[in-house]
Amino acid sequence: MSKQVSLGILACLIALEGSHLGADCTGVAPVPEAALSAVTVASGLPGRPLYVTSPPGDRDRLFIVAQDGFIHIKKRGEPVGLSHLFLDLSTIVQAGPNEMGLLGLAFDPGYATNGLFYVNYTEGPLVGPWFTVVARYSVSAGDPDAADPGSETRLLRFSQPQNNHNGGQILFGPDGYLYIATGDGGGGGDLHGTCGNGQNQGSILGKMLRVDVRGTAPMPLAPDCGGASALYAVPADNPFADGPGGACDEVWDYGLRNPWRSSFDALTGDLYIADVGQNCWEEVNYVAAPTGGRNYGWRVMEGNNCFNPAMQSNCGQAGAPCGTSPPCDDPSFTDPIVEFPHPVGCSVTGGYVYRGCQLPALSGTYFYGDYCGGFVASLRMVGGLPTEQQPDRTGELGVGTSLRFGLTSFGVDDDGEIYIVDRDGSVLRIVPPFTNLEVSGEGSATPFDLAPGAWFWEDLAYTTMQPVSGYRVYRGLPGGTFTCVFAGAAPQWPGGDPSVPPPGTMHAYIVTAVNPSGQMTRSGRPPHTLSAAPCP
Ligand SMILES: [Ca+2]
Ligand SMILES: [Ca+2]
Repeated sequence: MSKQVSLGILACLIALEGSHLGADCTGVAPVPEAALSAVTVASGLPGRPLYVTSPPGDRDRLFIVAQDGFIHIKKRGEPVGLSHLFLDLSTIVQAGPNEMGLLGLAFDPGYATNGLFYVNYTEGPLVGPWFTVVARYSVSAGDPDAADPGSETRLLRFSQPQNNHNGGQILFGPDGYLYIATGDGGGGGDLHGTCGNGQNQGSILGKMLRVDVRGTAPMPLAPDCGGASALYAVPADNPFADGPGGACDEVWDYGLRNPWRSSFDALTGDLYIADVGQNCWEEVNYVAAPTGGRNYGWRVMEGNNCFNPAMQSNCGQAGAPCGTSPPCDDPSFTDPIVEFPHPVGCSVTGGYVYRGCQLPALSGTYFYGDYCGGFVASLRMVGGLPTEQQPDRTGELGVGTSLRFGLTSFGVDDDGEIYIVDRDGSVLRIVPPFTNLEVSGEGSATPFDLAPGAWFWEDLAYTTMQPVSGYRVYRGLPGGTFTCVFAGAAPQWPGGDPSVPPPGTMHAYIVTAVNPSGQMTRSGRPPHTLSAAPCP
């Protein structure tokens, strides 16, 4: 009796074990090595992209925010240069000044059923006065790839004294409340009011806000500093909630200058806030299991250093005592977990803790970078301290200097995979090197199916979002040399192998993929010997 054996038979069993807490990893093959690479998943996007995210549970679409007022959809499996316009807010967003525009997007945790999402943008005439708007929109009734542009409900609108430092991140916490990052109002040195906005609990600026936009707070309070037109509730356990007047009830954390990208660890709920510095120091802040009320130090501190608002380039010099602001190095401040000086960088870009499916060795690693320096760095928090610090991983990622003055943001998809957004119009995904992927062996996401009529195997281009130029089927015996017997562009062999092994013997098969750079996926663990002879 003839036998045909696939080396991919074990694939599905192993892949199922790879599923990871926090993400649905079905159909994703984990790669055990920690090595990194990057692949372009979207390019040529108009409008200066600065954020990417996915709705909860949506594994096939990335939503890319562009500063000029667009939200683009990138669908898995589509060509890199193809995208779809989900929402055009370019006529109501003021995106003229460098730091203004459409700055944030957050999908409602119940988006799959209610179709609601939230945006943060600036508006007003080019010369001012300017305002930040946080608004709710809904998807259109008939088309999941189009938002309803007429569905806007404004939840919060507040004045921006200068056109820079607008924060702009909005994100849902593990508690279901919306966190809104606001800048200090702009200019330089936070010269607002008596002692600056960052240290002023009575200002909505220079803060991380926490509000209830979903009606879930058990004891909701009315909006306080958001004003009479605000449409949200304030959770009663916000740290400074004292009713109308006094401290802004909306404030969760304070002492921030221009928090540019914050995130919660999807597994632990730990909070990371990257805060852009003035002229000397960039910083990333961290709080495990946050309970709010933190003072991150601005404008008394810049990173771990004293700051003097009267002499903003005199690094490390303390300013004059001001009002009730604590002095430099006061123990009440929450110091950053990492800082780096100018000109190594000039505008930190916060990122995410990796909790994805494909690179389990990276689980717990926090990625961040710098807009000007264009570097991607990482660290891992252990016991409240940063470990495994890697200040520049751009060489590993193979992105060269392309991200300098372009690294606007990181983002994660529903699988927890991490993306890098380049303001020039592209989105990259952090991936394992192509040569660490496997198509038909134990590291394959889809079992190799020797079905009658046609053989099928993993669609690597779809499951990994890496470009694939073709597949090869090798035939041989374990321990021996495998020879290529078929090559094709699609993940299938119509008809399968016409060759029947002699009685009492068998054929075994390995499938590999080749990318446009000529790299080939691995042939198993440990690798099998493949003949260099070309495919027929
Ligand atoms: Ca109050
Ligand atoms: Ca700080």
